[in-house]
Amino acid sequence: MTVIDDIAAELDQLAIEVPSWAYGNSGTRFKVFATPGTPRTVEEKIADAAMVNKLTGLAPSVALHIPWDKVDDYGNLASFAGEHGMKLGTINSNTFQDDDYKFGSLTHSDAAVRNKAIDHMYECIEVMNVTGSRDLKIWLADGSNYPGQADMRSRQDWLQDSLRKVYDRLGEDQRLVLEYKFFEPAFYHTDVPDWGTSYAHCLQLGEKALVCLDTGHHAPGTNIEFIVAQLIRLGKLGSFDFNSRFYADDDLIVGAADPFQLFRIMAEVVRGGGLDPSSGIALMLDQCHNLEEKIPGQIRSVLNVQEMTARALLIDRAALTAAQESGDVLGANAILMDAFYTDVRPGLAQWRESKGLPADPLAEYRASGYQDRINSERQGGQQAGWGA
Ligand code: LRH
Ligand code: MN
Ligand code: MN
Repeated sequence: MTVIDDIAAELDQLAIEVPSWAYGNSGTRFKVFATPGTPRTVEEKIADAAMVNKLTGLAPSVALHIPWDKVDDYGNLASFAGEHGMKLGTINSNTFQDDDYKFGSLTHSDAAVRNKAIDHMYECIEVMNVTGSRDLKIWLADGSNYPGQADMRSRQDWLQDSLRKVYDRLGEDQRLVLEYKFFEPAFYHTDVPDWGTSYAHCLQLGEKALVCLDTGHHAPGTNIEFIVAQLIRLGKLGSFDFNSRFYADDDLIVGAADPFQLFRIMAEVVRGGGLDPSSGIALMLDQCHNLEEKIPGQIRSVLNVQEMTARALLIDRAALTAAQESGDVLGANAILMDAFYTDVRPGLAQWRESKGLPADPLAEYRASGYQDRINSERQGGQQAGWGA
């Protein structure tokens, strides 16, 4: 018996989507360090993602970013993924790397630029039609740097107008997830800075529009788990972009900077029924590995999510409710902390073994020889996308 036995059924539901760009080289505006074995093609990114899934049993789908992952035939790509036991997941749009978008994309004052951005979203929906992906992710770099530079109010109207056109193109089972971010690259105002703005637009659009919460996109000190609780309560949490941050949009390994925050977030996901696939909440990573090797970095990431999910599942809900309702402040806090401090790692190792997975996925990866093979096979790997 381990602490995991009682929560194994819920744990089995956990599925995390990994981002194709996590396998490419990335860095900061100061330097992108190349890592040996970096994929040269989308297929190689998918093969690496498949390795993460094979060793952890946790990551059965991979998100694409268009145009970083542009190919001629997405049907072929989906088959390739299928042969590797993977599905193609969320399609991430990109309206932030074209000169035309200097002053905005879906929010631009010029209808011609807005239409170009809308056409890009249509192109992404075409990709989804072929890959069978459910979600179109929209994150906008739109905003301004100086007070007076742009008419913030009109831009909200243009944004809703543009989003409506995109929304109307979605198929029956497709969804749009609108990601917010409080700053960067715009520094004075951002057109979708917070969950409230995303929520307002999604509400106006309809039920196929939902909020995407990137855990790195908030001001320091923000109570992110409150936002999670609220959006689940409103039925409007579509997806997560998991990562962790110390200062800005650091895109570090999820749970690395603040595992307690990840625990608190997962506690609200569990509380809201968000682990159940029927909740429609996609748990995705949006990370980059600037210094560390990418595949072990991704393995570490999905294991971190699993560990904090297991701890969240261990919260004694009945006791917690009783403590909360009787005004037992310290008792309630202690119940939460007991779950957080429970070491679930030995139990999870046994859980993995019971499923024919390696008890220690990172050690198994080292022993597999995969990294040595790709280091010698792949020369001149791709940059993840930034500055490309
Ligand atoms: C923006 C963002 C968004 C992009 C990704 C690469 O900061 O979080 O999700 O698509 O990074
Ligand atoms: Mn993101
Ligand atoms: Mn980000």
